[in-house]
Amino acid sequence: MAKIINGTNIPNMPWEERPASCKEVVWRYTGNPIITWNPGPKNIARVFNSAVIPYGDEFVGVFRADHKDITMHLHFGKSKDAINWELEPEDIKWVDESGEPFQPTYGYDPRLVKMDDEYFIIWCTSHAEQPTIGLGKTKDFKTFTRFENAFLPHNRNGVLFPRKINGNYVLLSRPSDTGHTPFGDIYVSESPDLKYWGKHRKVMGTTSGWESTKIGAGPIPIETDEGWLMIYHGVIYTCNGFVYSMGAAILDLENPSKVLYRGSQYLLTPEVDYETTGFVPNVCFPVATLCDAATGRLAIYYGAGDSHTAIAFSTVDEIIKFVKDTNKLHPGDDGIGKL
Ligand code: BMA
Repeated sequence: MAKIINGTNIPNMPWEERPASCKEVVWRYTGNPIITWNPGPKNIARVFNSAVIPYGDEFVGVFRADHKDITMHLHFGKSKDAINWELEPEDIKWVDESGEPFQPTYGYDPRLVKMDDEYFIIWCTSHAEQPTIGLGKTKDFKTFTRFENAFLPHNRNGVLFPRKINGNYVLLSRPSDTGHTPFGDIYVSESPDLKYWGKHRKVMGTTSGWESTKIGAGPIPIETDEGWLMIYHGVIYTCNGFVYSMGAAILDLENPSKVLYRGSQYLLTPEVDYETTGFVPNVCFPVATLCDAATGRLAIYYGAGDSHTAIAFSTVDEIIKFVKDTNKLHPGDDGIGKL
């Protein structure tokens, strides 16, 4: 079994064994979707692409909630079982580091990671009305402190590693454009203080098939003795629009711009109705995992069809084996020539 490093035991996380009829590496929760259209509070139309984390004996989350005027907001939510969620009716209210209100115009696709006794939130925010990477933190999910944006526009899919690497914070991102970006590779950047970012390196780019149009990092990478397990989304442009699938790669522990193994096949692709239909059909968009360090069990939280929140299960070992078995590295994945 791969050793999970710096992991947490979460014996009460959602879990179902793989159904006897399923031969896939990743299997869907039978109670999916766990959040569907118009879940309430009443201004919220759709909740998807959202991040969850253990908190005490229970769970909390930062949720992407698109309101009924079709604007994108971040709402705090809590749950006893990480399946049934209670969302706050109001958006998260941000303050700057001096305590003054610092509210973004919009927020979507949040990621959530704990470092020491603080929780960091990374999301797609507005910079002069253009999308880029927002960063903030909280200790108690009551006061939320927002930093200056990490990057210039246009950028999305910011994902912070769960620890400093060689003394610096490390952030994955996906430079993009103003709209429904028809391109996109994964990059990594470093910062000593979460304020000044540099040492930008390319991690990996698009290839063919399910990840031929664009790729973007998903949940917070999981540290294992085999490397960082990075689950990500890959997009193909078809005659009926974009199709978002889920895949995985393993990055070098000390130099995450270096890809050690890259699964050439998707792990999950839109197949069932809550993924193939919705506000945006054909989207499986992973943004968070709960991982039980003791067993390696994984619950992957993903947005489905930009309308639903769903869970898929697997184990760290099975995904690592799949990535190695289907491994195909591409020019540039090896960490050479990334500047
Ligand atoms: C991407 C992001 C995601 C969304 C996806 C499909 O560009 O905006 O939030 O799930 O498109 O619409």
